Amino acid sequence: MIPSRSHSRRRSNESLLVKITVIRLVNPRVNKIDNGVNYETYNKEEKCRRSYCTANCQDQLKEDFVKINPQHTIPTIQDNDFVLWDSNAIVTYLVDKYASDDNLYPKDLQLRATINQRLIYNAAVLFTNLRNICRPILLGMEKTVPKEKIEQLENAIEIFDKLLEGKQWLVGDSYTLADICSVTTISSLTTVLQLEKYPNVHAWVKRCEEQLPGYEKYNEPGNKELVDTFHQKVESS
Ligand SMILES: N[C@@H](CCC(=O)N[C@@H](CS)C(=O)NCC(=O)O)C(=O)O
Repeated sequence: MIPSRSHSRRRSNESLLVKITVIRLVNPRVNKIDNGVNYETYNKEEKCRRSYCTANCQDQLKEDFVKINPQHTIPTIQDNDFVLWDSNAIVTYLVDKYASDDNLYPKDLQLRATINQRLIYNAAVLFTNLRNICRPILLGMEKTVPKEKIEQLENAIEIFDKLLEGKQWLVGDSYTLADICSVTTISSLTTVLQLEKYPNVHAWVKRCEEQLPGYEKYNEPGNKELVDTFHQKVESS
C-alpha cells in the first residue's frame, strides 16, 4: 500500500513547478521553423541555470549543443558545469536540488520508487509510441499512420487507464512529477486518439488542466501546435 500525501504544503512549490513545466514543454516547438537557436534563460534565481531550447529541427545538431549532449535531445539543462538531459531525469534533479519541499517528488522510498516507475513508463512506452507515430509524419517521411502503431499506442494507454482506476493522481493523493511529465505526453496523443474512450485518463487530463499550475500557459500552446501541424500533414485513411 502506497502511503498518501497531504496537499498542505503544495503552494510553496508552484514557482518551481512552472519552471519544470516550461523546460518540459519546449519539446513540441522543435518542429517550428525559426532561424537560430533560442536560448531560454532561467536566471530569476541567484543560481545560474540554463535550458537549451531550439526552435528548428537542425539547431540541436549544432556543434556546441552536441558537445554538451551527444544525444542532441531537447530539453537539456545546464546548471553551472552540470549538464543533464531527458526531461524525466531533469525534473527529479530540479526538485531534489531546488524545491522547498518534497511534495512533487517525495523522499518516501515507495512513493518515490512508484513515481520513478511512472516516469520510466512515460519515457519508454508512452513517449516512444508517440514519437514513432509523429516523427515520420512531421518530417514528411510518411503520410499515414500504420494500424500496428495505433494498436501499440492503444495498448499503452489502456494500461495507463488502469493505473488511474479509482485514483485522482498517478501516485499518492496529490499531483507529483509523474502527473506533470505524463500529461505532457498524454495530451499530445490527441494527434491520433480520442481520449474520451479512456474514462480514467480523460478525467485525469481534465484534472491536470484545471489544477496543475502553468498547464494552460505552458502546455496548451506547444501541444496545439503539435496537434495542428500533425493534422495538416497526415492523410486520413
Ligand atoms: N525522453 C526524452 C525525449 C527527448 C526527445 O526525443 N526530444 C525530441 C523533441 S520532442 C528531440 O529533441 N528531438 C530532436 C533530436 O532527437 O535530434 C525526454 O523526455 O527528454
